[in-house]
Amino acid sequence: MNRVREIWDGGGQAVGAWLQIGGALSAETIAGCGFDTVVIDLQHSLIDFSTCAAMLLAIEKQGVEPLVRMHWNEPAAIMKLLDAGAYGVVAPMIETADEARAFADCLHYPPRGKRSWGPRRPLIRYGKDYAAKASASVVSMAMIETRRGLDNLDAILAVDGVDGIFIGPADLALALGRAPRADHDDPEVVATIADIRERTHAAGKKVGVFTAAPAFSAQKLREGFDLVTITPDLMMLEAAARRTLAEVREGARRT
Ligand code: 3PY
Ligand code: MG
Repeated sequence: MNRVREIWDGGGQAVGAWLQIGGALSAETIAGCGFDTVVIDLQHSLIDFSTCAAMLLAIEKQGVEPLVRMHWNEPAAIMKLLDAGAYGVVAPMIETADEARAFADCLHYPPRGKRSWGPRRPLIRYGKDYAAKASASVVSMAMIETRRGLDNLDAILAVDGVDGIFIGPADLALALGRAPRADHDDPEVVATIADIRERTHAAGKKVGVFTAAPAFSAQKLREGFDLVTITPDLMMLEAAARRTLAEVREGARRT
């Protein structure tokens, strides 16, 4: 059973790390920090397939559920990543029910979907009867972050086989004519995000959101989001490097 799904089934919320730095050791280190899940971002990072495959294993070794944010809603790539041991898929820029259905088809074996058989790593984790467990072993979220996706939200929510919606606030802000930012305080962006959360919950599905500042991530959990991802590892590294350098420079001025 998928650990994120277990949290959801128990009425809980999942907090996820968001990785844009490629490498098994840093993925393993972050996964060991206590997150419920770790999402490897393949859309806006330089992480290639081989590196991602090693990261998936490093995260799973820590007992944490590894997810991927795909570079696109691309069946061949999604199925290959599932075979490589991704146990959750976040698909960007979903705009129509047909696109959501194509996404769902990648996640489930026939007759429910069109996933092709060859689950190399899932067979090791789940055993020979993986086919019967496959649908429950993976969580899936369609990203709503465009005007067209917003317009078609209800039809997308009606598609069977996708667990829920993940909000990309920067692209969503662009779609609303605002600057692309996480943690937006623009009233229309804030209201749109709240509306997506409410409509997704009303449809009986899960809703997640990408966040950056810890106080904002905590606020989104208080608002009831089912998955909140925190600031990406690359941003944390940059912030820590700047803070450390500033402390060193400041310390060197004192005598
Ligand atoms: C967005 O904010 O648009 C995202 O996709 C999060 O990375
Ligand atoms: Mg986006």
